[in-house]
Amino acid sequence: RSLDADALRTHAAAALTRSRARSEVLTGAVDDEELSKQHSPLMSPLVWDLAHIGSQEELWLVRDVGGREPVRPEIDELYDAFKHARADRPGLPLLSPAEARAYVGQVRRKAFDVLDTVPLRGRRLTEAGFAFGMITQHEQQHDETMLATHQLRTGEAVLHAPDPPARRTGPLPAEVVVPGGSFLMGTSAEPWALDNERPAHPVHVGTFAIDTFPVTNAEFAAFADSGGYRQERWWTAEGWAHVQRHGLIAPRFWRREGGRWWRRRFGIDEPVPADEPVQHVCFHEAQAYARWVGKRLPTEPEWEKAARFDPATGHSRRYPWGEQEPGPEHANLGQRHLRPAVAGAYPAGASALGVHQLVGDVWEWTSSDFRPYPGFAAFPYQEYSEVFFGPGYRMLRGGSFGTDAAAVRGSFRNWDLPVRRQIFAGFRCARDVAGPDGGN
Ligand code: AVJ
Ligand code: FE
Repeated sequence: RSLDADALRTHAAAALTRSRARSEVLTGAVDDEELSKQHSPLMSPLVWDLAHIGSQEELWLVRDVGGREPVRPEIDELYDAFKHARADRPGLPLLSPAEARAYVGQVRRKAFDVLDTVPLRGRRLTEAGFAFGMITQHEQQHDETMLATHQLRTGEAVLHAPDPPARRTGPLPAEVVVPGGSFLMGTSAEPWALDNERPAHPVHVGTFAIDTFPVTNAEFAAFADSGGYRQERWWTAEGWAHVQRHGLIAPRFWRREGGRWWRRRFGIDEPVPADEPVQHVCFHEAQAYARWVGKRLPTEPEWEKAARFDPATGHSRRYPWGEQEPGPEHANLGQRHLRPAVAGAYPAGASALGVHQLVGDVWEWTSSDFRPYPGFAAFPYQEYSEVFFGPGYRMLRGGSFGTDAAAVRGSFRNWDLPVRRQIFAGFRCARDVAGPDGGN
């Protein structure tokens, strides 16, 4: 057994332990009744997420990688996300909270046993510990979903965390111009990158300008206050129909009272903070705001080039700030805080081109739909990405304060329906500027 393999095992074990600690916080903060009920038809009961986390871990780590006997084969169907819509999950004969906790614990003990013994090379699923990385990312993704469920629940605050840094870098230009030319999008090198991030491939992007920071609450409030939600000209036909039908007047969780905007955030009412990135807006609201300021949303390749391209070397970085794993100085990730940080709070996390807060704080809507990269191959299962390809979904990039560092990187791709607002999503704007197209 090589030292490398030992380091990999330690790294995978630490990542799995961290994701489980977070799942325990999210499911330990409320009583059994709140765990089992549905807080919104958009979401599963928390206890479904918990057992589903165990079920995926059983399928991939215990049965497939480990070749072990099934732990609870009779519940596979209950926790198959494609068999039951979220709205229907509370009516299923789910494991009770106590049973779900016992189940995920039992599966985890077996998964650790597999991690101790299985070769981490020779088979693509286990090469460099991929399956373990995939499962810990899966748990973290559901943890972020559970955090969104917490934001939707009513009642007293049960989650607590310190506020993010309020210090900020001095005034900066509002936009950064990204010179036209080709850059390497996606990755073939990142060991735990998921199928839709692969392979690395050159993409030509024309010269454009992108906002230095995500759009703030104050900026977005100006759009709402000036009547933006009532003026058809800012909206696409689809967006306008949606706004009319649902009577949208502001981001989700905002409320107008005493001449100002308030919001409810994880059980606490507070005035909407002016300098924080706006969140809980859908793609249509982002698109309308961008048009109102005379801009547009960035495309997904534009977003990734702004985040990863280093003009000094011509290479694409793993993260905006370079190759290092995210630290607390780089980005607001991992539910360390329960809110996005003010614009300018992470100067050490800026990209080579000088764009700030691309990773962390809020997911950012782009104008692109979900397409495979040239050379895409579904791995290890079609239901992770491939079944979602097409015009129905919009891409989100960069992760939020509720995304763990293990589950985001410069190449990471997320997607959702253009009407969704319960996710921790905001946006920044871009626009065309004249410039050389950079050749190649
Ligand atoms: C990539 C976040 C869109 O939560 O629907 C979780 C991740 N896939 N279980 C989702 C996922 C299967 C997925 N997103
Ligand atoms: Fe899942």
